[in-house]
Amino acid sequence: MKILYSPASPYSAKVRMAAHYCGFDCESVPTDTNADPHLLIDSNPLGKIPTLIDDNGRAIYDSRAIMQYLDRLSGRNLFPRNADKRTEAELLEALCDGTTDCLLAIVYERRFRPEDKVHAPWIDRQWSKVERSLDMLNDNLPRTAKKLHGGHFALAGLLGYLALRFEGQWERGRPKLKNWPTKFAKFFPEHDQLKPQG
Ligand SMILES: N[C@@H](CCC(=O)N[C@@H](CS)C(=O)NCC(=O)O)C(=O)O
Repeated sequence: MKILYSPASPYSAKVRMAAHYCGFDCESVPTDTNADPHLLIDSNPLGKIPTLIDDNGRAIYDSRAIMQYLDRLSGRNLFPRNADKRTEAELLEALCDGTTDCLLAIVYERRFRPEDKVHAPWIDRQWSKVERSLDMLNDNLPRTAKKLHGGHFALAGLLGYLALRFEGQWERGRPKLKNWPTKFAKFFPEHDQLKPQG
């Protein structure tokens, strides 16, 4: 299996961590989405990472479809079997990914628009979603122990991206959330190596 990824990508970090946790030996292929490389575009018309290419050459995207694929392939090792707990894990993943979407919208607004066209109210609107979501996460952190699930990896992707691109802008008043990666790394030592990095 191959995973097309980039080191800074939070969704890529999530699926690479999850694949490792499930015991899959995936080849990670560094991919520059801005260059529209053939392998990416021919596999995923959206031109987004992560994109997983399985051993039969089938492309799987986006990151949530990849997580469900890994769960099935691993014999249901990535999400709880209990229906209620599974819903809880999937909701945590949805909240973390949704928050990451807002952060990415902010980064792209600043990166891809000419400076005089950057629309501050749009950035503020995205940031207010981020703030609400981080408060909710700080007050409702998942139980974190040896048995992990997809929600934990989504949270690790989100917090890694915040540390990378928004350092000093979100931590105040959220000590539990800020300290969570250290706790998580005790149960998942590969965190430091696989988290989003610049
Ligand atoms: N919903 C998608 C989002 C993926 C995504 O937006 N990835 C970014 C990198 S972190 C990307 O590929 N951006 C390039 C682009 O949108 O053209 C997922 O969960 O996989």
